[in-house]
Amino acid sequence: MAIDKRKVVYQIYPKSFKDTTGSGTGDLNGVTEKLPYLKELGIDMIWLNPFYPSPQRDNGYDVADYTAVNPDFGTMADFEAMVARGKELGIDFMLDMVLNHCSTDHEWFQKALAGDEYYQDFFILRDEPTDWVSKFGGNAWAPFGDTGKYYLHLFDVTQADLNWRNPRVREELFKVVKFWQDKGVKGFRFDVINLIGKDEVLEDCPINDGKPAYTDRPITHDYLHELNQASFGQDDSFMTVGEMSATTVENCILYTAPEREELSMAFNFHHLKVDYQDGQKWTIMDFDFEALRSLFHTWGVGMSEGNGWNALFYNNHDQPRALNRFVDIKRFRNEGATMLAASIHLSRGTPYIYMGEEIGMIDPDYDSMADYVDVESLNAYQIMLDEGKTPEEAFKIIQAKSRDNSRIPMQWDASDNAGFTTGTPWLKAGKSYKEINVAKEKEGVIFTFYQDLIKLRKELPIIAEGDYQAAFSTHDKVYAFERFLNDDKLLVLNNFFAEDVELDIPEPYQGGQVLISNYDTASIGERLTLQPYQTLAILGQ
Ligand code: TEU
Repeated sequence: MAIDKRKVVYQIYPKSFKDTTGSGTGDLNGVTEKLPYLKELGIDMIWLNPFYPSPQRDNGYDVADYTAVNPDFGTMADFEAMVARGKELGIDFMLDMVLNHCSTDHEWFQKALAGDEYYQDFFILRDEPTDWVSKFGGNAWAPFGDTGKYYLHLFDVTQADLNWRNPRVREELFKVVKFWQDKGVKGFRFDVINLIGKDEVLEDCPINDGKPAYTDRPITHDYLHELNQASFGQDDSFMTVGEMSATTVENCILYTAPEREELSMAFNFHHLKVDYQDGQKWTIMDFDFEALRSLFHTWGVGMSEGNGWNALFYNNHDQPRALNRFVDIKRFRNEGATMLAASIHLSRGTPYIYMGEEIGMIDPDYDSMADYVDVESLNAYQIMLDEGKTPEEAFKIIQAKSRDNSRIPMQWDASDNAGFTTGTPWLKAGKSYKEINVAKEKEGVIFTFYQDLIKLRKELPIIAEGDYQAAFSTHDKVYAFERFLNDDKLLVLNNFFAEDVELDIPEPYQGGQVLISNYDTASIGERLTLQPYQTLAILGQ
């Protein structure tokens, strides 16, 4: 099961991408409408966040029906038309499969609650809760109706964890995967898939909110192999990615090494916690460059040596914009955006672009708590107040960390609501849309740089296939790596700071060819100066 490593994925949060009806919510026809734009960018596949029927407590990650389209997003016919139009343009679809939990509105949970024992065994019910903490705050167990039992919810109280130990649950979920496969999709993104394997006996775990008790349990690999064999594993052109919460290199090698027949690649989040104080999300801290550099090297080298495959990304629908976190955007938005792009698009793994990243979108900079809607943010705000923070302190943290930062409407043009909708958007547009939008940026520096990077990956096997090695591995400002394929070598230098950095160039790259840079760089001598946020890729000889 070897995937095509030249491919690049673009992530669309459909709720915020393009509204064609004026309802204020984006829809599938909006995705279809914008396919030519994505074709121009050059991407191969679109990962679509959930668009299934759902009470939207967690924006669709609380699925109430796995094999239908939420009417707010359109119809099954719209879905089919979107897939068909994509095929004409050479763009495939990757769907989000939320198989760790379902909404408490799902008929399985409703039947279970009504006393049906067959469906009670679909969930994780216990007489006594453990001390595990929900990822959205509070204890991870809630009373199961008036039965005296408790059900597990690692996320919101309306997201009940499914019991993968029950073979009938696996059978039902595999049917869901097959259903969408038969509709012509060519990829799946599996939500928090490394959490599906719970132990038979669940015990208190005071370490790290209980995470070690349910994360990366060995049985998860068995389930993934079984899923693979029951569905996409037969189709070589399929691309699958597992979203791995708090995982390890060792496990991600096992999840993704082709001979294991589990998944094609894995997302991990360690590099996006380098601005968490003491590992806690709801804090504010400048990013720790050395931690970032060393995590990239650990994962790059580890996965390269172990024959695993990384999904490479900085942005998604759960993260504040990387530009706000890692770049001085007031002075160097273009330089920073292009440097960040090159630092993953030239690396080993499959790059993911989150909508708006290709035009350098930034956080919305809302003024009031009333603008935020995400369940995680609202819970966190309350918890921070309960812990004694002032409303101002708590708001500042939400402003920097909320998942709504990335969920704001896509900025198409300078018209009202960023050209996303003619109605009232479900989430307010960001303040920057008059300056930063597709209409303005399409011929601009960032968009064209992404086009170039995507093209280079298709043209140069060393980018798609080459091994990864760390370079300048203790440098305090530059994240650098080398790629190797047969006799070819490529050095990629990324200055993560708003100041010049001097470097001695290793001999094989002196006089080498500049493959791409976000500054004009003539020839490569023994020594060179990287300018603020400069990225520079040099082919060696
Ligand atoms: O997120 C997984 C996850 O672990 C989240 O806790 C994530 O790290 C967090 O949102 C960052 O603060 C996935 C989905 O991507 C997310 O949107 C869902 O809410 C979650 O699973 C539950 O399905």
